[in-house]
Amino acid sequence: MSSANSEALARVRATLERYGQTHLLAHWDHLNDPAREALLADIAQINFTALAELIDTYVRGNKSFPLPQDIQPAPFYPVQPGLERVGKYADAVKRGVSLIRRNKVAAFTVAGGQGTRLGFDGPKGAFPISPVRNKPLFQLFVEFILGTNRRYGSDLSWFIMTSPQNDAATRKFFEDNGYFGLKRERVRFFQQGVMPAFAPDGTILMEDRHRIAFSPDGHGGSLLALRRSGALAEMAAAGIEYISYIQVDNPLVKVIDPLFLGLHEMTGSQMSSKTIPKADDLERVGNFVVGDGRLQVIEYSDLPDELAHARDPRGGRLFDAGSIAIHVLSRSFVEQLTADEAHFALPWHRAVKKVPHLDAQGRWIEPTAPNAVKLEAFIFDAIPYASNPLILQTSRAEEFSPVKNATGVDSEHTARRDMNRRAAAWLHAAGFDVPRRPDGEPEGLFEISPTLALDGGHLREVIIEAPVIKAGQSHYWE
Ligand code: UD2
Repeated sequence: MSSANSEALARVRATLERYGQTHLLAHWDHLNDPAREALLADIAQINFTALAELIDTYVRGNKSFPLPQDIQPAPFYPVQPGLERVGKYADAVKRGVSLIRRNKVAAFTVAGGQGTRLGFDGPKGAFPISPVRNKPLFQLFVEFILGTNRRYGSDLSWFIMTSPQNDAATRKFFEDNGYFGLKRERVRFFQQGVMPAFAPDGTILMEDRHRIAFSPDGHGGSLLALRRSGALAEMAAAGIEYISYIQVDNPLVKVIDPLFLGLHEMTGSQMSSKTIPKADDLERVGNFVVGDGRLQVIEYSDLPDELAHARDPRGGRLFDAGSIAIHVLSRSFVEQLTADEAHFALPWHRAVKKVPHLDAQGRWIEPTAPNAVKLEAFIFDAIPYASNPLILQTSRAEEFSPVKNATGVDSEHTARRDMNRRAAAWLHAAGFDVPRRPDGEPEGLFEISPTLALDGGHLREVIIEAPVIKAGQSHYWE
């Protein structure tokens, strides 16, 4: 090792001593040069001064998320406008379409998560999900963008946030598949930040003798990542004003929605969100509430049980507005929030998880129970900072069926079923008979590419001749 390097090592050692993390160098003497470099690079990513406070507060301190004192249900724009709002919705659609035509909006997908619950070996967006053609999630989103471009004459861009763990595999997936027909220069990948995993005593865990156990810092990390990657500046240069935020796991999502965009713009909202009525009191979605006078989301795990089960005077669920992680953010809002890059942070959420790791004695620990603290930031924690934030209700059958688990609720099975149901419902609404099984499910498989139709009304417009539908068979239209 050169003398410059040994000086650098001495500095690192001193820092680690100051912060009680010297175990990170426990295996130093047994590492070859590339491994040493990798370890120093990992350590250099950590701001130990800032981390010390987080460790005190959230890791050793076990600080839970602070709940507002006063929690009220949140108002929202209903899925079906009453008479008083019909005109406003029609106007919003026109404005939204105009924004799309002028390429004032870009799609943005957070795809940096680890997808551990699904047990799929690869980026989640590569997971095959459509009922007939088995198209992966990423392809469905591309086709939505292509369908939008075709319908409105736009040329939209798509920003995709990956993480160090899946960036290379995600890019390769797009390369291998020719970007599914989207112009390559319209797709912009960038990586999100990471956070180390901690033992309960605050020491940082290692995933190898020369690697820190980092994991993605939550989709809330997307705001800083947008700035640090240069994506925000590129959006500004391209005249993109609005960011249509979606998560990678929902094959029914409207990647770009004129009504939603138009309402966002016309009301001067800085951050807008979609909601659906919850399936049950404890559904694992965030809850929109007005907390101490500000619109915000309380995650399912943080909502007190008595509020989750509370009823309104008519017997309905009091807190029924579920967050499905679909937002529009104004670019200027993200710029404003992250302007002071060094000091901007959304609140951290603490989760105790199973993290396999190497201990200071070099033993590989495969935990059987949660053993580590992970910290993540959530995008919806930006809502309280936004002016005029709005919520638009949508329908679950039309727009939400995420793939999260290997089996049971929110699984591959339910997402395929819901895609099939939606396609059958669109055909039925367009005036075509869809055979049904005795239990009411469509008899056969139905898939409509978003390149053909973006919603049921659109399908009615574009279907020229009656489709041939045969009970029990697979049908695909594009
Ligand atoms: C999220 C919401 C929940 C509800 C639900 C709808 C949180 C904490 N909860 O639940 O309220 O809206 O979605 O489906 O958000 N991701 C990253 N980087 C990360 C972590 C996640 O890009 O560091 C992405 C991930 O790739 C996925 C999305 O964020 O696209 C959702 O992540 P999740 O599956 O951890 O969120 P979940 O299911 O707990």
